Amino acid sequence: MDAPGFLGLSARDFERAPAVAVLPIPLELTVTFGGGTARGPAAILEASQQVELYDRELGREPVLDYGVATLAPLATTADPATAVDEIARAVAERTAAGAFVLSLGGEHTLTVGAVRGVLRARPGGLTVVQIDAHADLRARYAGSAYNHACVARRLLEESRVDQILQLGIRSVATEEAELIAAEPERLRVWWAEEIHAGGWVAELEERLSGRDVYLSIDVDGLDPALVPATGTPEPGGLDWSQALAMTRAISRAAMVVGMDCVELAPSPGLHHADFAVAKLLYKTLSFIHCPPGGTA
Ligand SMILES: [Mn+2]
Repeated sequence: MDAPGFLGLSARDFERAPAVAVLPIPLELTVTFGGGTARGPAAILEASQQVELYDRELGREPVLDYGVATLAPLATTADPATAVDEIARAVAERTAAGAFVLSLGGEHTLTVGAVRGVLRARPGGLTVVQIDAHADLRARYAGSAYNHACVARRLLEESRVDQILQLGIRSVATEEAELIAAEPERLRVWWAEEIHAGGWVAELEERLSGRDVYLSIDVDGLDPALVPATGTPEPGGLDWSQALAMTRAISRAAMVVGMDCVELAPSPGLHHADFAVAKLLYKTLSFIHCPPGGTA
């Protein structure tokens, strides 16, 4: 592959097979406002070349413990339902082979396929944790059930998704607010202002304790001051330390079995956004695969 791998590394850099498979999915079919998310995966990979491998918090180069290899970008067809199936198949195949798949988007719709792929490859229930500005709980949007505004609604329809925990949400439609009120068991939303007020970690960890988790990071969950390069930016988002506290808590409390990062729409002059996303992903992979005090 000509494009650089995540962190500039490839399977050849590790003695044993890397635990993490980075899968670029340049999906852009149902974008509603600003476009450009198809270029997200390449921008994250490019920016990751500049991320220091040494992690001060962990006191070493954690990626050397678990290993990461970047796959060729996944080509998908133009029909969203078919594209979701193709993504499910690709993620299921890698997950069943023992890899931890980090899908890089691309639009949020890919999460429906990636979660279905993890469900296919693993037994039992799954908690989905979604860091996002938006609840994505609409039944349909712009004529499609596979619009990026409907991702969590499709996942709620999966019987083996035990619960969906949403963090940093600050924009919902009426039908979404009503659904959130009606489904307190399977749907827990921490609004952005609850995150800013603090004290959310204990309940989050309680909800996650002992669970298998799929983590979806929509970069618009972060504040636009940190990541302005996204299609539907919303003020009032997470700052850097809140985002790290979040993925640290999730990794500590639960067993994260799959992950994605979506909706980066790289823009000239905003390369700090690409870098912040790449660094957040490296930190999060290390939290998941190198728990503090433990070994990979
Ligand atoms: Mn969003």
